[in-house]
Amino acid sequence: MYFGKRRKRNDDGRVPPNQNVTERWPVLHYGNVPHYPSLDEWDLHVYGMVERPKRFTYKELLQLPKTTVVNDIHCVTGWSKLDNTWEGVLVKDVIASCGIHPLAKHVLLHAEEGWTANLPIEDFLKETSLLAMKHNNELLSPEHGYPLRGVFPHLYFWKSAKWLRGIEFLPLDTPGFWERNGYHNYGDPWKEQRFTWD
Ligand SMILES: Nc1nc2c(c(=O)[nH]1)N[C@H]1C(S)=C(S)[C@@H](COP(=O)(O)O)O[C@H]1N2
Ligand SMILES: [Mo]
Repeated sequence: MYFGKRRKRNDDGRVPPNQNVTERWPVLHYGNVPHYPSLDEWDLHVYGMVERPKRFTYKELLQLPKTTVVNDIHCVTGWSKLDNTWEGVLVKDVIASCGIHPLAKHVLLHAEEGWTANLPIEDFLKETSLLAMKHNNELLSPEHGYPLRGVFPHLYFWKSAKWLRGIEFLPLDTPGFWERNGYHNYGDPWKEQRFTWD
């Protein structure tokens, strides 16, 4: 007989250690929320160790194949949110024409105000990695990263840069904002890689 607390529908094995499931969607970031009166000046720059660096306008990004994925997100501060539906463009479709140099091993994501996050190139190119424009069928709100954010659900959510503007391919690892300020360099929620010393 099982006397334990009844688990929430569907979350068996889906919630990493020491995370609590929330229905809400907390807003967390460092710095200011950018507001865009128009996206005419907006671009996404793919550069570094690529044969063909590229600047996508928002319109060009919208012309790429759209993909919808459903996943769970895990914030290092202890909340997890299950069954998020994201719509956007797969990383592989964004970088398809850029020709990544064989010596590119790491990626540094650049967001507004100079905020950055790093991840190994395999993690960036993973089939589940998405650049999202919509969450649960609505455009991202300004607080959650409008017009474009990364979504790398297998890592703690701080890697999922909001207000993404640049993707830089690098030969060497370069810690991003939180990675320089006490967070783990990689951030696997299943191994609880929260802080530098974990
Ligand atoms: N540009 C930018 N992206 C960011 C951050 C930030 O400070 N700036 N914070 C990260 C952190 S620590 C978390 S937990 C998530 C929070 O995303 P949310 O506010 O949509 O829940 O965004 C991540 N992406
Ligand atoms: Mo976070």
